[in-house]
Amino acid sequence: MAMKEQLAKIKEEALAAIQETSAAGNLDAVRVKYLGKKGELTAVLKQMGKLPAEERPAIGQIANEVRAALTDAIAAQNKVLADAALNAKLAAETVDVTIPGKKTDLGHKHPITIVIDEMKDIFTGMGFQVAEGPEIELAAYNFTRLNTEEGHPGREWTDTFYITEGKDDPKNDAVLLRSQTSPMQIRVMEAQKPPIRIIAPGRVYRKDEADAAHSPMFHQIEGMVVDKGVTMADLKGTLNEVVKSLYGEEAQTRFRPHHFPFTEPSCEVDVQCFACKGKGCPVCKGEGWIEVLGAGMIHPKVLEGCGIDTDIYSGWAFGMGVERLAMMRFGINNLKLCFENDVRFLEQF
Ligand code: 2NL
Repeated sequence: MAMKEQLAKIKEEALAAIQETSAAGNLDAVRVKYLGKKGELTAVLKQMGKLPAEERPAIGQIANEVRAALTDAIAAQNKVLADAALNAKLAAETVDVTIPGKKTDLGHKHPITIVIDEMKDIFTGMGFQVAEGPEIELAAYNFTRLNTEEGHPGREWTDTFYITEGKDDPKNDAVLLRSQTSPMQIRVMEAQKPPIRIIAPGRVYRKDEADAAHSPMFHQIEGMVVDKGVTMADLKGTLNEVVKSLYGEEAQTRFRPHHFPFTEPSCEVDVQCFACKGKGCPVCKGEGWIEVLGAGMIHPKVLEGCGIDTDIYSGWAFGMGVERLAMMRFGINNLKLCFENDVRFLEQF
């Protein structure tokens, strides 16, 4: 084949091959195939020496034109491929900043949690620490060490959720769901030396039929102080401050004698009805006062049982139901609402 035709054929083939490439790597392979040192165009040019001298300039010009045409075509195709790659990348990574954002609904604190958190704030502000512990307890911690011996109504299987009856000492080694958070306070007295100032909030369990005012699971906050020279006056002063923090500076309290096995003397604390200011109304059931907590000086037997010397130390303790407080505070008329977790209820807090 004459050289002129060879060049024309290379040009035609190469241009077609360039057009067909779809990736930068392929395009470079085509460039090497035609323009490389061992490429087809180079091979034809090497034959130039065999041509008669008068034909060389014309063929040389054609060869240069072919090289220029292929070089331009490669550059053009390179741009086409680079643009296509960029567009594909942009399409894949596209972010439409005009799309409206997704609204995330913020949750609400449960009313029980609100009350517990507020009590934690009040007490930690007075130097107390928060002690939390097991809901599954031994009868020894839940009852015996709180001076609540066998035969006490609270210990009966009809009132308490027993998990086991225990092997050797049926009621004392028994495992149960705690019926109060006091066992946590016993654990703290065992582990720490006075001065002790703690509150113990948490879930407790009793075999009560669920109704508007009862639930087999509810929450308690207990607390205590053990130190040298602690008296009933400290109990009254501290609990008065707590009631004022909860119900306002004007809140009036009343301390009534009572009985608990784990305190001596014991009392119940009432707050004057916030609705009628003591006159008597449906909120306080005509009493003028609303009971808010129970308290007392920790029984010496309870302190001694934890290895605390009652010649040196004394203490006071209190316990209160969280649900009652939350229901009064937020005007909740049915305890069941607290445990159904209906968002229409929870959204209100
Ligand atoms: C109430 C009354 C009370 C206590 C709980 C307590 C704890 C220890 C020692 C002595 Cl470790 N006492 N706790 C004391 C008095 C009353 O609870 O009405 N709770 C709902």
